[in-house]
Amino acid sequence: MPTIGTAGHVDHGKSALIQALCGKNPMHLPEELKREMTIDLGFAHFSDPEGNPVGIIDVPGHERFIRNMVAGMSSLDLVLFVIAADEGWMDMSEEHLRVIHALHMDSLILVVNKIDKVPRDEAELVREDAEDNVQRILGRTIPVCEVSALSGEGIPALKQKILEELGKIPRQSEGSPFFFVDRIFSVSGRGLVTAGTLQGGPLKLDSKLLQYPCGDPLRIKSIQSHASQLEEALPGSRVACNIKLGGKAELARGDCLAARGAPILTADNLLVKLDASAGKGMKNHSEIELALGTAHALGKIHFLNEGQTVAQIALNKTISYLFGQYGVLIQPGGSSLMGAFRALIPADKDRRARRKSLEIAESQPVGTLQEFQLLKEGYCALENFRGRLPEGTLSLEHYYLCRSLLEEIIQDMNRLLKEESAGLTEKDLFQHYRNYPRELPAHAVSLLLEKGTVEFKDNLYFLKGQKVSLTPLGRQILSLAEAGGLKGLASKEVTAPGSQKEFQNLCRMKKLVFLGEGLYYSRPAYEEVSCRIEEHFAGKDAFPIAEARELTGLSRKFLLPVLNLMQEEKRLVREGDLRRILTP
Ligand SMILES: Nc1nc2c(ncn2[C@@H]2O[C@H](COP(=O)(O)OP(=O)(O)OP(=O)(O)O)[C@@H](O)[C@H]2O)c(=O)[nH]1
Ligand SMILES: [Mg+2]
Repeated sequence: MPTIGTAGHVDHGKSALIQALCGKNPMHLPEELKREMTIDLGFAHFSDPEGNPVGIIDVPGHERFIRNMVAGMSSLDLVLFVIAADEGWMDMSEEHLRVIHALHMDSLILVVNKIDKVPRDEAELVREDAEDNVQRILGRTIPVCEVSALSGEGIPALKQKILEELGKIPRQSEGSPFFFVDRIFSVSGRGLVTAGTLQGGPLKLDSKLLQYPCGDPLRIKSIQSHASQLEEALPGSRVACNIKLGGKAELARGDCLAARGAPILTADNLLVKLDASAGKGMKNHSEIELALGTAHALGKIHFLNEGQTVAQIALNKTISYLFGQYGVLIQPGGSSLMGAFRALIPADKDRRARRKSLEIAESQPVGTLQEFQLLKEGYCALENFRGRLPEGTLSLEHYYLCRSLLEEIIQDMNRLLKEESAGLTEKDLFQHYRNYPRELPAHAVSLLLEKGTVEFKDNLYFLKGQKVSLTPLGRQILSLAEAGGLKGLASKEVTAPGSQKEFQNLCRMKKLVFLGEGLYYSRPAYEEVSCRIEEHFAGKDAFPIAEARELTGLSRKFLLPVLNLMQEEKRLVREGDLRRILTP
């Protein structure tokens, strides 16, 4: 269900052409009919021989309405670029074709109109001149049709050509549906109706939509496409939805209505990649008018690199858009094109992230949002990934991982394990990478284990061959604990800075045993008392705590943690309030 559009200088017969193709005048505003001039977008359709509708969007040719023209150009399958045979190439022919080129609208037909008004050879001259100009601006030729919208001459052949060109465009119909609003009106008794060209996937009557940029939910009451009520509309077609807004935000042209999962971005400050040719001559920090999709906003452009190929555009309002979408910059208040760009991600607030994004925008071709994220974050979820994988990308179970990030993590792990000669538990090691999915450090450490540079012993990771050495403070703590015997050592008795960490290290190295509440035993003290209990109660009935107290002379404060540790070590089991020694 394609949608096509017109473009061209004022009065060259764009609306008349639509009337000739569709039998309907696309101008609908009273002001337009009075002045015989298109002001805003107009809509009509004709049917192909199978009865499938082809939607047409009419755009104004007058320079004052260039913003409406750009809005009309978004999401078209094909453009009819109209030149009147009596006037030939004019200012807005130039400007419109430059906009078409900037927006990368690839499918075009040059329509030489009003051939009834001039002799044959004059029309020929206009056609040749137009073809030269097309070649100059686009760098290629496009199909041409000569018509008279008034007499109808050439119209059937044009229709044929349109269908032929549309047949060449591959159509995909998957993903979540969305459309950028280009039209809003009220119908008495029915309420708000909004229209646009559907993209992404089929839109069903029960689809749940969100209104962007605000994100409020809304309800669809009915869907119309080319004057027919539908249960489901297909991407590429014009849709007019009778809706009920769910939030307080009003609906405006440029908003996007989209199902959850549609790749809509929102920003009032966005990173863009400028067309090399179009960015020239623009001053840094200058005011611009941005037209992106059906949205339009005022703002300032801030170049981020010397070549002026990457910039940040700060806008006076938040807009919704697609990653990689083509947009244009217009002279504020004027009608000439200042530049063209592709929208990237919303501008980063963080300086480091900003630098990274700039680096990617500068050095890489504009791919997909996921490609950009993969390059920027170093990883990306496998699910829903679209685009091309950069060289050296690894696929884990649920993520793609850039080799550079993997190497960074590996290097970092080596450093950490070198610093922690006493080894690190998995928890302690992985907590350094808590901003990443766990799969990433897990993969890095498994590579290190495989390579043999790291070993895993007693639930601890060590750098292979690393000598475990005690620090002077560690030695001091250990001798205090040893001297404490079965009275142990309370960590608060050691106040030297860094002592907490030393206690932990000594536990990891199995030189100390943590009893809880800041109390530690030296390993020999713990072994002595636990073995005594084991030997005494082995092969006997389960025993109460009182008997163990009698045997060891320890208070509950020491005895309970010792028994708990023995339980953890599977040397005894609990049976209610009693404990029984497990004999191997
Ligand atoms: N003789 C003749 N007149 C035409 C033809 N096509 C359009 N016209 C006339 O040219 C005038 C302008 O036509 P429109 O269709 O309004 O032109 P437009 O390009 O839509 O103009 P804007 O939307 O304002 O840019 C009208 O008076 C039409 O009747 C044609 O093929 N032959
Ligand atoms: Mg018109």
